Amino acid sequence: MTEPKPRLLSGMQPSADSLHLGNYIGALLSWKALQETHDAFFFLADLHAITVPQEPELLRANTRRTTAQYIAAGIDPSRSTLFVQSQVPAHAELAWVLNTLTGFGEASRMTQFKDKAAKQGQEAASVGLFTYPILQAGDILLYQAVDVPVGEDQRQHIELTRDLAGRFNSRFGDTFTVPKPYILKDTAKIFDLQNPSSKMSKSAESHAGLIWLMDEPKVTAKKIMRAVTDTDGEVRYDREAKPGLANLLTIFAILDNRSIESVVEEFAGGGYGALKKALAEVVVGTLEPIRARTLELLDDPGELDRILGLNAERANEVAQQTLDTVYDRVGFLRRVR
Ligand code: ATP
Ligand code: LTN
Repeated sequence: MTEPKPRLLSGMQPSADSLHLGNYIGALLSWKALQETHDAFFFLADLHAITVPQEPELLRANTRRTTAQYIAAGIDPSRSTLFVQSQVPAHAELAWVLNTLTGFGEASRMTQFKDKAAKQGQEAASVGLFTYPILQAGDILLYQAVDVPVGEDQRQHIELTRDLAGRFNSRFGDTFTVPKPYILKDTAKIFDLQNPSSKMSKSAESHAGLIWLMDEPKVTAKKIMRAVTDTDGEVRYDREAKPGLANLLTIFAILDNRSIESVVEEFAGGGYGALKKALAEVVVGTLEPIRARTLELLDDPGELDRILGLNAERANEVAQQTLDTVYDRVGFLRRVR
């Protein structure tokens, strides 16, 4: 008998019509590799997305568009379970139970909430935004996931998940697998091309330094040619002194599957222009097939919805089993059928 593969889960909010290069390099590329070694669950976190106001028709369209981009980037819905969070009711149901086990003070310490609430003004922030990390804990625990690949910014939410799992287990008996932090390397962090001290992020004030997966190739190339660097003109990797160039070298090395040193060696002495031109080709060469495949998939929304439906069924089987145990353990009276 072969060992079962370890369970893995991760997700993103479908809150824009395109993913960006940071999402691709920081999340999708590693997800794609991890689906080989894991029993992987990937989902579109639409319940999380509505913690800030969303236009209903746009949310629905962005959920399909983000799904198509996952698939186009290599997430295979016949190997991994790729589903929409709201299509599996157990997410909302488990979140309620976990809400009752989370201290108000404990939730108040979540830094992502504090940052997001500060942006909107404390009074305008919803209670849903406040309990966001508890819903996220439920996502993970429902599937008994061991590995949860996320960026450093999500570490605190994974720690909360571990605490809640431990608390539930000691109070009601062993129910949840306690997930391990699986923090993706900072080397996979991509910075804004116009403002290389900030990470590439869809909530940036200007989108001039963001590469969208769905941008036209010409637009992508132009954004790279205009990337902010420095004035000394020397091609070498120095994160501190030359953050703009270091970011370009990182993107080059990852997408062209080679070391940063080999890129530096090739372009040393050549100035930034040649490097940017070659990088534009590498980025367009990577993203153009993904964009084309995404558009093709979006041509048949019925088929996308069907794939999501089948995958939600499989997700539901696993999730419902965990939820049944939870309901039983906390003392809910079961409906007789
Ligand atoms: P927001 O601005 O709303 O926070 P975002 O554009 O920063 O959004 P998220 O939705 O927070 O993106 O992240 C989705 C996934 O992409 C996460 O796994 C995150 O770690 C990864 N990710 C986001 N931005 C980057 C980046 N610049 N470099 C590497 N990974 C990133
Ligand atoms: N908060 C995460 C998205 C997310 C998630 C999850 C990631 C929601 N639920 C469960 C991993 C596991 C984000 O903003 N990147």
